[in-house]
Amino acid sequence: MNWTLSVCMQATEENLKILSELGFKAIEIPGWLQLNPFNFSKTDLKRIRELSSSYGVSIVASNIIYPPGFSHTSESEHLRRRSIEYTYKLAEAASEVTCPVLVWGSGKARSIPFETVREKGCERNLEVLKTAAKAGEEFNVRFGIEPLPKNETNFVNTIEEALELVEKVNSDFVKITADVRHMIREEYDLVESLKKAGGEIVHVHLADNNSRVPGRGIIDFNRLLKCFGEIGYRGAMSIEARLGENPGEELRFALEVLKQSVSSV
Ligand code: LER
Ligand code: MN
Repeated sequence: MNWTLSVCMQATEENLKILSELGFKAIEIPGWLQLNPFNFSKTDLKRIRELSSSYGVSIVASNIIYPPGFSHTSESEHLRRRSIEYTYKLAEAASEVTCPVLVWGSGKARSIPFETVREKGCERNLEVLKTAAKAGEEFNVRFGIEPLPKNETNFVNTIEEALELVEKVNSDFVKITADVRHMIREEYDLVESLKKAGGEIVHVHLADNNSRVPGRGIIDFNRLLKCFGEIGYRGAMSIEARLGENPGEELRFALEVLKQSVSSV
């Protein structure tokens, strides 16, 4: 496989054991729970890094990076400052666990409040992303803007909007995360949009249309992986799905589906 396959879950002893038994070599951890620079010291972060590596699993990305209650666009200057400070420190925390990508999802945090003029809201998000670019460069961590569906955010729903923003930020450290589950809802043509995003994609989330693991819904993963091959994507792909009562079984199933898709390419 051309891609490092990983799974979005907390780096706990139990989860890492499941991953290593199935042969996964990578994990994507929830940033607000396991990297939060306002809560964790360097020693705490070292513990997470060492725990993961003791199972032969590396941290390839972090998602859900902002804690609940964060707002980059709020009318409160205090809240906006908090987002900026957190973003900067989060890049440092990511580098402590050698996590190369931070997924800039967190739809609520970036949503523009009803009472805020849209242009102002966009400017405020841009300010956070400029900080991300600066911190990303300093700590060698890339942020991937993740287009999210309209029920999760009113700021950046499509690849086209993410590309515009990437151009505005103009940094090698702020690029795109492509989440195929969201893209099938928001894009006219998933494959065409992936081709447009091309080399700007630094990270990928995989799930089926019903939020379950690949193969449990209707997405054509043969076609999808062929497309990632054609655009020359070489980064990590994380299964970000509901794993239900038996995560081991679901992941084993997904692994088979994805292996078959790769061999059909
Ligand atoms: C939420 O739907 C999602 O896809 C996460 O990656 C957000 O960070
Ligand atoms: Mn996602």
